[in-house]
Order: sequence, then C-alpha cells, then structure tokens
Amino acid sequence: MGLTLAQRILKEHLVEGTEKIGDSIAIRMDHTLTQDATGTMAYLQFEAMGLDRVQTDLSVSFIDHNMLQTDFMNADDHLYLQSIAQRYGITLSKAGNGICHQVFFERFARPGKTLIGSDSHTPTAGGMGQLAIGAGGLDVAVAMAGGPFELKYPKIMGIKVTGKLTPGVSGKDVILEVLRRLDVKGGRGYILEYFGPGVSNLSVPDRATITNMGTETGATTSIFPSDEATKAYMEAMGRGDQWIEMKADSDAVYDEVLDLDLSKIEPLVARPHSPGNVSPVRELLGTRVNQVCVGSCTNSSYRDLMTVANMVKGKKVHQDVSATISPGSRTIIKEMIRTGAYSDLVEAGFRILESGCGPCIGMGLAPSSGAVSVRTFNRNFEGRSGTKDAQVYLVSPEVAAATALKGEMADPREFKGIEPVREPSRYSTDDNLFVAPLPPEEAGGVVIVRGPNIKPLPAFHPLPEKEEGEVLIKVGDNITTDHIMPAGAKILPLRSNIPKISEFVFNSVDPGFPKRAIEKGGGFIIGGENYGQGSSREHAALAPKYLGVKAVIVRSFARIHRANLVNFGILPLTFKDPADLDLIEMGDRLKLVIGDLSDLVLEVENKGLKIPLLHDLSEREIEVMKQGGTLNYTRSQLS
Ligand code: MIC
Ligand code: SF4
Repeated sequence: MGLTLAQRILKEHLVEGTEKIGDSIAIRMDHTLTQDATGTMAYLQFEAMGLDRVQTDLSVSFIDHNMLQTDFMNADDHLYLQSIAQRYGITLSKAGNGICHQVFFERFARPGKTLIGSDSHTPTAGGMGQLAIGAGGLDVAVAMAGGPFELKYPKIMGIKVTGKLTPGVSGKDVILEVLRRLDVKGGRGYILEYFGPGVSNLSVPDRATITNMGTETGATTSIFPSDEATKAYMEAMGRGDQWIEMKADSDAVYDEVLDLDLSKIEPLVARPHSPGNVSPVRELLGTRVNQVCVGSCTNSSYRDLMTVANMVKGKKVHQDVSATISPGSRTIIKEMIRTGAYSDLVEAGFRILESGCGPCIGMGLAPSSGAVSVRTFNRNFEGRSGTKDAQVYLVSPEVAAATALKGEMADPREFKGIEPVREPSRYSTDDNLFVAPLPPEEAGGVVIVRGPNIKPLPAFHPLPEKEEGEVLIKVGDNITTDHIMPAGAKILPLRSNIPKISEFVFNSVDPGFPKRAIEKGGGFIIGGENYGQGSSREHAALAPKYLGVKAVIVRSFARIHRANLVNFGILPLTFKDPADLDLIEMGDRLKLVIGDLSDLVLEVENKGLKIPLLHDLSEREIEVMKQGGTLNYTRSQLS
C-alpha cells in the first residue's frame, strides 16, 4: 500500500514508535522557527539545557510580533534574541524583516523536510511540501537541542481538489470553505493533505494561505505536494536548487477524503467571533464597515497585496473606513515599490504599516467601540483586536479591497477584470535584516544581553502523591489561549516576565482569577470541549502554573495547549463521562489521588461525589509529569 505525502515524510523522520493512528511517535526535526513573543521563553529554556550550539540543520529566530517598543522591554528582548542567536548558531530575522511564516516560506522552507515552530501557524510551510508543525516553545527548545518531537500518529484527511477558482475567489475562500465544513475542532487528530487535479490550479501563495489557516481547524498540520509551481516559486526566490518533487504515491490511502471543487467556491467570510463561523459574503452585503486590515501571515504575500493594489488603483478608500496594509516581508515591499503598487495603495488612502504581525495580535490599530473590522487575518476571537465589543470578520484580500472602497461588505465579483497576479519570475529578494549565525569558534565569546525585563524561569517541582484545592474557574467550550493568556500591546511585552504576565491570566473572562488563585494556594480549572484552541503560546500553561494551577479537567483539549500543560507539569485530564462536567461548580473542593496515574478518580469533597477521569499521556509524558515538566525531564536525560 502506498503512502500519502505526509506519511512518507513522517516515515523518513520517525525515531520512535510505530505508525499506528493515535499511538505516540517521535520524529526528528530538521528545522526550527521561533518568533519573539514565544522565542524569549524558548531560548531561556534552551539555555537551561546547557548545550553549546543548536543541533538542527537550520534554526531561525524571528522578531515580528512585538515591535511597538513602547518602552525598554521589547527592545531588551530583541537584544537578548540577537545575542542568543549569535551565541548558539541561529539565524536572526530582525524587527522589520517580516512576518515569520511569510519570510520562512520565501527564504527557507524546503519540500520534504520537517519544521517545528513556536507559533501555531508554522504549517504555512506546508504550502511548499514541508511537514511543518506548531508547538510550544519548550518543544522547540528540545528540538534545537537535538531531541525528537513527540506527537500522536495522525489520521490523514485527503482533501481532493478539483476544478479551478473563479475570478474574485482565492486561497482564503478555499480554507474558509474547509473551515465551514470542519469548524474549529473538526481537524483535530488529522493532517490535512491536499491532492488531486485541482492542486495545480492553486498558486503557491494561495497554498500557503490554506495551510496557514488550516491551523484553525485544530489539525496537526496541512500539506500540499511540491510540484512544478513550487519549483517556479522557489526559482523566483533564487532557491531553485533546493526544489524536489514531493507527492503522495498513486495508490496512497487516506483515512478520510473530503471533496473540494474549486469552481463551486464563492467569496466567504468568517463572522465574529470564530474562524469557523463561515457564511457567504453575499449574506452580509451592505453591512457598514469601519476598518479594513490587509496583512498577517495568512494574506500578506506579493500575490495578496498586489491583488489589493490592483483593485484600488485610481480609486479611493471610503471616507468612513480606516484601511491598513502590513506587508509580509521586505522582499514584498521592494517588489511593490518596483511595480508602483505601493504608490497605488498610498494614493488610494491605505495606511502603510510595518512588516509584522501588527493588528492581528492587537499590537495597535484596535478598532473603535463596537466597530466592524474586516480583516484578511486568521483569527477573530473576541477581544483579540484589542477592543472587546469590536465585530471582526475574516475575509480574502479581494473582499477586503472591495469592502474598503465601498465602506460596506462587498462582493469582489462586482469588480470587473480582477486579473490573477503573476508572480515575478525573479524576486529581488532583500536579506539585509538577517543576521547570520557565527561560526562555532567565534560564537563562544558572545555575551548574552539580559535586560531587566528578562526574568529567570520559575522552578518546577515533581508531581506530588495527591493534588487538592478549589475549582478556581469553570469555563465553556472552545476557550482560546487568547482567553487564557491574552496578548495585545499591554500584555505582550511581558512575555519574558512570568510573575508579571501571570497577573493577566483569564483577564477578559474573569479578571479576579490571578488574585483568587494565589489566595487559595492554587487549584483546578474546569472546562468544556476544545479547551486551549488557537495559539501555541506556552504562557497559557506557564502562567497558570505559576499561579498554582494543578490540573485542567475538561471534555477535550486542543493539541498544542495540551502538550504545553504537560511540558509545565499541569495534568491535562478529561471526564470519562462528559456529562460529569455539569456536576462541578466553581468553588467546589477537589481532591485527586495521583498514584501511578491509572484509574484516576476526582473527589468533590463538599458534595461527596466521586468522578472518574481519563488521561492520554504517553509513557514519556507520564515520566515528564512525575519530574515536574519537560525542562526537568530533558535536563535529566541530557545528564
Ligand atoms: C497568534 O497568532 O495567536 C500568535 C500570537 O502568533 C501565537 C503565538 C503567540 O502567542 O506568541 C500563535 O499563533 O501561536
Ligand atoms: Fe502573527 Fe497573526 Fe500570524 Fe500570529 S496569526 S503569527 S500574530 S500574523
């Protein structure tokens, strides 16, 4: 029986386990990627492992999330990251060089290789046939130290692509259609693998948009074959020699198949407040719009920005709309200057932002009260924009451009003559803001720069015999890491300061949580389905750990967050009978005898109840938990 593309790459990188769905396996990681908001922690952890140099073929550290530099804190973190990169053999992409996933795609992604990144949208590189997985910073630190990455052997959902997109419809609509069908948890446990005759009709940047936002389905990753179009794109980036063909065997068997006829897809939009809340744009026509933002790792490619520039050329953004554009990389900026498209955007009234994440993570550009903001981004969780009552809609660049001009939600198909953007045959790439790693003989002398914002990691203690405490909070389904550990301009600068950032845990849900957790001496979090969806930020585990959270007991978890809880020694547990969730309330007193972690029973002491619980920890994870987390475990392995 033949292999799918993802199965082949997994096989070639397998170091432990057998390829049986749901079983724990470990794979070797060729490349790593970090960004500043998760990177400082990842490198503090890497340092704590005591190695002299990264063990990967390639490790890149990006500064793209937190570039407001409202005080010394960000700037200090940037210097820390630069010195770490020089010290340990890592390539640095400095602030202003672009959004990690876009820049990685342009300059580094390689078909057939593996990549682990401390950002949930790492699967972007899957658009080029790389097996790219998002994870917590600690898992990335372990990979940099040469350790394998553990995951559950995934099911492969083959997405069979046929047909061709119609004018005004693009990659974003394709992934919104997939989200319409799978919603924000339908991809869990799967790799989404695209195949079929329609693949060649999708441009490479469109493929990257699709694999990028595949994250929102909860999938482990998404992947496209590497074909002639990939080759042309890599040649245009001056990397033609790195191209190889990668595709599924002709007799590959997918665990499930989803049929996707591109010709039937129409312009779509994800309504507030979930990327899975998808409807056709035509149902929202006429909705007044206050802000339009183009950019983010989902839609900031040359193709995307040129599409917008071509549509608005010679026209004016509606006077009631504030429209912004954030290019994905400096290479794109250069190309847009060369073609004159930058001037077209300026003349149409766009606000030109820096090349970085910007408004996507609430770093400025928060909408006004109750405003409608239409964005080409990948997440519209409540409050993520920085304004709690803002209504954020996620759309394609085509819909964004049409909407910016009209001042209301608009269908790009009303615009005649939207031409497909031709990729440059050779990009004039800009590598000025990369800092290359130092050779080993020079790296040893580098002094690590540590500003006052960089606080040491807290200590982790082995798992006790029993855990006791109160239910500190009870939450519902689809709680995102943005709920647990918000980002934005005020909180993001605290990412390297755990004591300080922990004051904001559950800030938008229950601002009293941190104080209560400390006063009660820690306790338990109770929740529903898909707890911890969204970002890879390990602060959503690390900060609760600092506040004394002992276990999170829910109906189900999102993959990365579950792994982060284990990494920091918080037990991720589920109800044997999901209905038992209803028996537990905030303030209940809980007791959990841990023993050897089999037959776990939760005692609700004040109600005299006994509730059976489950875990799906692998043998390695049980050992990790016992030792108080991955850092302790890795240290003991290395010594
Ligand atoms: C996000 O889009 O939520 C982020 C910010 O990129 C996160 C990483 C982080 O929180 O630093 C992600 O997607 O993993
Ligand atoms: Fe940055 Fe937004 Fe992409 Fe996250 S989703 S990496 S914040 S652009």
